[in-house]
Amino acid sequence: MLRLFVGIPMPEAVVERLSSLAHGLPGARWVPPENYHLTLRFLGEIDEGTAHDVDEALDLVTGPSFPLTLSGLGSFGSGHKQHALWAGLVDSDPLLHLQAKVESALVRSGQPPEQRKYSPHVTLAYLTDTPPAKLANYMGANGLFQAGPFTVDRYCLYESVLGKSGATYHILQEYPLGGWGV
Ligand code: 2AM
Repeated sequence: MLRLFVGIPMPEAVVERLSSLAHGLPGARWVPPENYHLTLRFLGEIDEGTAHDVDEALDLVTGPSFPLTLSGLGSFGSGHKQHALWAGLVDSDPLLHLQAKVESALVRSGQPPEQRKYSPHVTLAYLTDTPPAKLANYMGANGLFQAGPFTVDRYCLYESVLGKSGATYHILQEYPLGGWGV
């Protein structure tokens, strides 16, 4: 079985900017810079035959390249239990358009439809028992973060290999953008 997701890698200059945020927050397990990405669709554990179908479906998704800008920070969780820190994005219709095309291609290939609303973000850290006041301080110091714009000219099929010290991601396939598809 393969644990797969579809995502957009960050260019080196953006990786550098994001990694400059990775300090000063108690309880944060920082994502290694080589793992930064924007998820389009999490697939979970699938067998090799299904992965082949997924790859064929994604091969048919075409579209233009587009600019993307990271902006602001946020966290997932409620109240005192915040569990992830992330960088947000300037609203992007081309990104939502690409995500919708990926989603419908995957459903056509036999994947169950995603039930959750798409919430684009780049995860920076997973949080455990981070004191709310420390998170508030961190947001105060870093919350106006901006990076880009950069050009999204491909998206990728990733394998996530879970290990004792966290996940390692491998790009299995790249799908170029920038053709004339819509
Ligand atoms: P996250 O960054 O918010 O943790 C690989 O795990 C990628 O798929 C991560 O970006 C992760 O989001 C995303 N993802 C979405 N749904 C997931 C799920 N149910 N389990 C694990 N990762 C998920």
